[in-house]
Amino acid sequence: MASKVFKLIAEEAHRQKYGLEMIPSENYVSENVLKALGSILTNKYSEGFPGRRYYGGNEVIDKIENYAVELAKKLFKVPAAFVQAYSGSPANQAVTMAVCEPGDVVMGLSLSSGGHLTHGAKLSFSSLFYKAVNYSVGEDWKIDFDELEELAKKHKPKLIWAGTTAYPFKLDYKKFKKIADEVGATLVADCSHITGLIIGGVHQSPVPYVDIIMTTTHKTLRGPRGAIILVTERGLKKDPEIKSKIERAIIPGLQGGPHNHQTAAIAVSLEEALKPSFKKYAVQVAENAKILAKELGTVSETHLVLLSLTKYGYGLGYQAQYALEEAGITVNKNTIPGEPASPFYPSGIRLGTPALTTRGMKEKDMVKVAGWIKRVLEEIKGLDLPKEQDKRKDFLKEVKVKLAKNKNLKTIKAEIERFAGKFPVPGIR
Ligand code: DSN
Repeated sequence: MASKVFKLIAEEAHRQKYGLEMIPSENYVSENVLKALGSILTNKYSEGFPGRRYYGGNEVIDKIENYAVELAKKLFKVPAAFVQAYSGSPANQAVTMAVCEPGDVVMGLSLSSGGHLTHGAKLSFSSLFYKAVNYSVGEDWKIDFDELEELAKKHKPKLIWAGTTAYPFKLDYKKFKKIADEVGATLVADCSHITGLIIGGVHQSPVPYVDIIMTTTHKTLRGPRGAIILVTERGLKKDPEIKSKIERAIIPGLQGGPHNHQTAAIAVSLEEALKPSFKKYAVQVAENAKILAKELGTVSETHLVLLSLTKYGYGLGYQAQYALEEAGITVNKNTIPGEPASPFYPSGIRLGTPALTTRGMKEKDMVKVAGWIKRVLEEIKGLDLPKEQDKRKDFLKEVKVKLAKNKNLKTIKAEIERFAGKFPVPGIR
C-alpha cells in the first residue's frame, strides 16, 4: 500500500498549482533540483570536508561538494564558499560563532523594522549568547544610518549584519562599510531574500564592501532549502583564519553530517543561476514586484511588497492573511515599521513575486493579481482587532470561521483557480 504521505503530497501539489504563492521567501524549484534532492545521496554520512572526512566511502560525495563550492565561488566571484549549513539560521549561527566570542556585541536590523531573528532578536541565540544591539528604520521605512552609526560608535560591535527579511528597498552596502570600518566590525551581508536580484544585476553586489556573505538557497536563488556562506577578499584580509573558523563552527561547532542530497541540489540550482535565463528571471521578479506595489498603492525596489493595512482598519494582518488564503492567495501577516497594533497581531502583510514569476507571470498578470488582492481586502473592513488583549484570540477564531463562509471570497477563489491553473509549476503535472 502506498504511504499516506503521497496522498497528502498530491493535496499540497494541488494547492501549489491552483493558488497564488506570494510569500516572498518561497519559490518553485526546477525538476532537476527536485531530482537531486530526492536522490540516493541522502543515504551517506560525510562528517568533515572534502578530502577530510571521518567516514569512508566519500569519494563521490567529495566531488559533489567540491563542485558546489566551485560553482558558488564562480557565481558570487569570491575566494571561499561553504555549502554545508543546513539552512539560513544555522548558517548565521556559524558565522556568528566564527566571528565572535560569546558575549561580544552583534548589531542587526530589528525584527520589527524588517530584520531577522538571527540578527539579534530577543529569544534568539543571537541575543541569548551575544550582546545584541538593534538598529531600525526611520519614518520613511528606510534604514536610519545616523542611528546605526551612533549605536555602532557607542557599542563597538564585533559583527554588523546588513540584511533584511521584510524590507522593500535596496541596501546601500557602502554606507554599512563606512560604519563597520569606523568601529572595526566584521561586516556580514545576509542576502537570503535578494540573492537572485544580485545575480540578475537588479541589486548591487555586496562583495566589494563586506567580509562575509550568507545566503539561503531557496528564496530568489530558487534552489533547495539550504544556505551558502561566502568569504570575500576583504574578509580574508581582515582575518586570514576566517575559513577554518567557519569550518570549525559548522562542524564540530553546530552540525554533524552534511545533507549530501541538499548539497547536490544546491549545485544544480547554482548551475541554473549561472545561465543567462536566470538573469532574465530575476529582472522580471523585480519588474513584477514594482507593478504589484504600484497597483497596491506602495513601492518596491525588490521582490517583495510590505503592505500597511491601516487604511482598512486596526490590526488587520491576521484577518488579511486568512481572507487571502480563503481566496487562494498565500501571504504572511507582518509588522510594519512603527507597528501601531502589536508584534503578535500586526498591521501589515508581506507578499512577493519570486514564485509567481517562476510560473511565467508578467506585469499584466500582476495587475490582475493586485485586483484580486484589493477585492479580498474589502472583505476585512470592519474586522478590526479588539483593543482588549484578552478578547483577541477568540475574536480571530470567529473571524476565521466567518471568512471561511464568505461568498465573495469563494467567487474570487474560483477565478484564481481558473487563472493559476494555466501557469505550469515544475514537478507538478
Ligand atoms: N522565514 C524567512 C522569511 O520568510 O523571510 C526568514 O528566515
